[in-house]
Amino acid sequence: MVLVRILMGILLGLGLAGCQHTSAVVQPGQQIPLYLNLNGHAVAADGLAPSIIASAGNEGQSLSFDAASNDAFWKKATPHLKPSMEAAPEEAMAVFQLEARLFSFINGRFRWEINGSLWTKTHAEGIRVMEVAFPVFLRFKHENEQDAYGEGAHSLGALLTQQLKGAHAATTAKPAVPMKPSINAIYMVMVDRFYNGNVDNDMAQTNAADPLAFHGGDLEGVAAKLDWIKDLGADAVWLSPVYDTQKEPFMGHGAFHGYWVNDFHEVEAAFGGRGALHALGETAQKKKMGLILDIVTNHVGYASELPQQKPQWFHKAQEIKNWNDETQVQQGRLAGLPDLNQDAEDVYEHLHAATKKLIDVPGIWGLRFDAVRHVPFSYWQRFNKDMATQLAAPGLRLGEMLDGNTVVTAKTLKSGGFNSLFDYPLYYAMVDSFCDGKNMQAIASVLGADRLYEAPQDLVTFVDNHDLPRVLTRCHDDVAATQRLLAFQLAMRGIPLLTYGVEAGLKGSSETEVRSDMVFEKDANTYALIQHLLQPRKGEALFRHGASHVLHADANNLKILRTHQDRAALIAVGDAAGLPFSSLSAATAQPLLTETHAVAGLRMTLYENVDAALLQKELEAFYHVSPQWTLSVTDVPSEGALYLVGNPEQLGGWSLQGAKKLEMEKNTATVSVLGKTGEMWAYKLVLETPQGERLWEKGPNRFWFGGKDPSRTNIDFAGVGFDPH
Ligand SMILES: [Ca+2]
Ligand SMILES: [Ca+2]
Repeated sequence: MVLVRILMGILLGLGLAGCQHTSAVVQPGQQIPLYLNLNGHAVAADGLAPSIIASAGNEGQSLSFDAASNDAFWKKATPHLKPSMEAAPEEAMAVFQLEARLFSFINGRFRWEINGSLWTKTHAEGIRVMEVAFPVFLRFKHENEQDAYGEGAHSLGALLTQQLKGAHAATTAKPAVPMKPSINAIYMVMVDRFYNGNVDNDMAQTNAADPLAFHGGDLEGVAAKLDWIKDLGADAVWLSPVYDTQKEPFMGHGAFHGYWVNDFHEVEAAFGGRGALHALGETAQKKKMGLILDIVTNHVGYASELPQQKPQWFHKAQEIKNWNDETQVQQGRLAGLPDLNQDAEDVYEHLHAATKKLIDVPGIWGLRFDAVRHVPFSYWQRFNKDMATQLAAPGLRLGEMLDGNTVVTAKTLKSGGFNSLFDYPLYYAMVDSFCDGKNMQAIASVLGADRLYEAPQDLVTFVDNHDLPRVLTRCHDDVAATQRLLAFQLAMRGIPLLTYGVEAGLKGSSETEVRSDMVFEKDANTYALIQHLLQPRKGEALFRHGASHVLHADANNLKILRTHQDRAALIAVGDAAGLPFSSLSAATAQPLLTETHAVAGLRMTLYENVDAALLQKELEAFYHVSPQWTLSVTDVPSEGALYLVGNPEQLGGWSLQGAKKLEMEKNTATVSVLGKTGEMWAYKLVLETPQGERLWEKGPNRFWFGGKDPSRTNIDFAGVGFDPH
């Protein structure tokens, strides 16, 4: 994969640069002799064939683009490399020289730099026709140059093509790669519950007095209230599904939410039909806003005629009983809804054609995919690939994966081909900490896992949605805790999502409450705070894109530094004292939460005109420390053994093979490990019985956070319970 992309880039290079010793442009199917040099070593022809087939030949066709990454990573560099032309085989037409070097360890990731040059063999010494340079981030210390090339392959392909396009612009007048307009914040609207903009389209079943019935809200209503959303600071509007929907209630529940689809190819008449969707998109576009459509692919509604018309399109009826069984989860009926068989080609075509029709209106900024877990990855890969080319910018492809495990979300994102997911891991950590007073370190451990994502800035953060308790209720009606949570969300990386009504202080946790009617009244505690914090995110890359460095984390206090180029922001929960960077003392500091926007127990400071090079140096020095961590367990029984296992590689990556055995002295078992400043580790104890059985510690994970100094944790064995795993 790596090499295919590199080689394709070279093919393009030869074709476009005209390669002076051969006047012909590369043709499809033509073989190009090439010499590849990685870190000074010539790469064997095996697998890196010096002669390769130009499968496409035409510019750009075989390369996948990632406008976000090549924009973010581009910088001019002067590679010091110079290949020896004599070493290249006679038949080689060009030499491509790449060098990957470990640059630093920062923010829990290993930063490598890749430099590269493409040389043609026109003259004895060669002519350098192109240079590239960019960083890549690796997760583990043991990863090497080859891993760095692998990680960087996508960016490299995009960079090469971008450069070549620039060089060739005069003869190929192609439009530039569309850049992503930046989404500032998403506002979720349940169409039927938002605003009734036209009573004439209300259906016979509409009854605003019945909390389970349709209430008459429609797309004209959303259009009428776009300014309310815009004034709050959000620019993308996520609409609940707008398909032709079931009209009659099922077991007393109306299908006002839109997820019980009748016909994927029609827009619900009670929502205003296709004309109203088109008009809403146009109005949004004029206001520099966009729509995100909710796409259902897993099932149809109970009343849909499709299961009768096309029985072969559906899985055999079965309930999901075992949620650990992937086949059941994907093929079983979710809440008894007829489950589509996405492996059938007809089903793919039906859903794809319906979605294409739906996105063929102005102002569509993206799609939100429902019930990701219940549909096979193979479907998502294909669907996302198609949507990536068919959606207009910014083309958000946002998946709903209900899982609090960062490893699972990162894998889903990559394997399913999405470019965004709801950040459930951060949601769970934030509400546990801010609403329930649980350990703040859980938040740090989620942010530390950002290295697992290619683009953590594209994750969608949230504190509630139409399936979850409203945030004020989740925080036990504690206004101060809710404010801290909201403000914290709005200072984190990613795209913030706000659920309609949060700014009106709506409450509740039942279905009818979390999907209740919108109230267009500004809540004194939340409206102004949200508006105030969405403001600096506009046109400011720091909050969405900036890196998150955990400076301190304990049970009740959390200090996070966000950095991007010459700007930084400190977000401090609890104790905010002690900022170890002189680059920030010298910068212009501006508190973000003061006077009417003050939030108890939370401080935010924005730093402008930061000496970025100095800050970078200081961060590297800060995170380079490896303090010793000692864990002791007291009153351990004399038989059996104890192990320490956890998420970092030092603790086996949750595998017992790499676990650390504790040393016994008297009745105390102890182990010491070299940690990392700024790293948050999750861990557990494992007990080995005298019979050789290994039992895992019960209950939630324990956490350790690496400070600057050595630290010690003491656990009393009597308080630890063990379970067979
Ligand atoms: Ca209506
Ligand atoms: Ca399914």
